[in-house]
Order: sequence, then C-alpha cells, then structure tokens
Amino acid sequence: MNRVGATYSSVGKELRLRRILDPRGSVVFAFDHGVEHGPRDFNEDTINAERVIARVVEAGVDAVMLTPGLARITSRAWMGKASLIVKITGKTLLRPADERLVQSPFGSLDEAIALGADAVAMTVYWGSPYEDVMLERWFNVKSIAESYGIPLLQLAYPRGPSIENMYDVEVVMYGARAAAESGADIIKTYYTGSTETFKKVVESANGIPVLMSGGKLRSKPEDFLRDLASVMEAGGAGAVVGRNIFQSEDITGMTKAVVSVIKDRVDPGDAAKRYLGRTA
Ligand code: FBP
Repeated sequence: MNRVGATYSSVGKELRLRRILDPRGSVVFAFDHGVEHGPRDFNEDTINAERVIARVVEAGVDAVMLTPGLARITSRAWMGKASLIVKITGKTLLRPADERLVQSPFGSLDEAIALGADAVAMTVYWGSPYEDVMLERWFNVKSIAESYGIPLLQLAYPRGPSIENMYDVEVVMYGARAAAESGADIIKTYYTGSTETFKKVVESANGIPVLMSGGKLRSKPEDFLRDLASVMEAGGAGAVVGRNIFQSEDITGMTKAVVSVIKDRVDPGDAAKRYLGRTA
C-alpha cells in the first residue's frame, strides 16, 4: 500500500487506534468511578481496583479507561493484556451541585504518554455553562496530542440547564456531531433508547466511531445486553462499560456476555444464559 501521504504521527495514531478499535466491535472497561462517584459505587470486594480490573481484563475487554493514578496503582492487572486509555479530566460528587457541570484537569497528556497510553480521554459537557472552559482544555490537549499521534476519546455528554432530556436523540446527535467537529477520534455518548434513534447518532458522527456509554446498573442484565445489541445493529463501534460490569453479581460472566454480544453478535438472551446462568 502506498503510504507516501502518511506522517510519523498519523502512523502512530493508526497503530494506537488499532489497539483499541476491533473491527468487530470494541469493549472498553471504564473504571474512573472512584473519582466520579466515590465509595458509594463499590462494595467490600470491588473497592480493590486491581482485583476488579484483573477479572475484567482476563474476560476479554479490549481496553481499560483509568485515571493516571489508578493506571499506576493497577498496572500489573492490565499491562500487556489490554490497551490503556488514560482519562485526564474528572470531578467529584463532593463538590457543590452547581459546580458539577465542569470537569477539572485530572492529569496531563505528558502523564498519559509516560504511562504508555494508547489514547487519552476527556469529558466535554456540551451545553454546560462551562462549555468554553472544557473546550479550551480539549483543544490545548488536542493540538499537542495530534503531533504525537495520540488519539483522543471524547466523553461527549450533553448536560446543562437548557437541556431537558440528555438522552433525547436530537440532543445526543448534537453532542456527537460537535464531538466529531472538535476532532475527537472516538466518541463515547449516551444510548438513545432504540436502534432507529442510535442510527441517527452514528450518522451524526460522520464516520467517527461511536461507543455507547454504559450508565447505571440495570436490574436485569439481559436489558443491558439488548441495548448493546441495538447499538451494534445501529452501526455503533462498541461500548464503554463500567457499572454494568463491576456492579454485576458475576463480574467475569457479565464481561464475557458483553464481549460476546458486541464482538460475536450473540443473542442477548443466549449470552445471559450462557455466561450468567440466567433463565428466560
Ligand atoms: P458507566 O458505564 O458506569 O456509566 O461508566 C461510564 C462513565 O462515563 C464513567 O466513565 C463515569 O465515571 C460515569 O459514567 C459518569 O457518570 P455520571 O453520569 O454520574 O457523570
């Protein structure tokens, strides 16, 4: 293949993206909840991050998305076994409610590179009164990441006082389009509730891969697996899942079920039966 137009950084970016994006569909394990939500998300077992990550990685995810500090603490669990996405923005629920519409810097591009990251993740709350602050940081990181060939994953979350329903298809489409126009290499956003509507989100991203954001633990795992199947049918590139995996009664089984639905298009009911022992 003629690679004459390629630059060092375009080759580097392609190499890194290949480590995350499986053409069959990608599964990324998000585990930034210690900062985003705090201890309420964990139990006595899952408070040990390395133990959780080891199980999920063993069960076959493509990548883990961690804060720089957690990547360091848990490196034995993922190193050489899954790709690393370092998330360098964050906020805690300890801050006042009206300050939660902005994510602060939570690490740097340099730290992510030092950790060997395959991509860097940053949140933009489209529609927030602090949109400009988050965009300024996004573009500062973007311009340097571009020169090093580091892909940027954007958590493109529409949130703000003028947004009545952040899962509304037009609103999610808007965020996905804006994320694509801001130069995101991978977009992570909300599921809009149906294949038909999620197709529009994928179209809105104009070819930039769209990953579904997991969301709160569903009471029935089959329901979550059905959403994943719908995302794949809509042309989604996979999912970034946190709570629906690590808050599951069977972390390994749920990870395998998620992987099988996304990568092998196993029927959600069959996956729940096979990996979680659920009966219809
Ligand atoms: P989940 O699958 O648990 O929803 O994780 C995805 C994620 O984006 C995390 O990366 C982040 O911690 C959390 O959701 C954000 O949650 P919130 O909607 O409360 O801001």
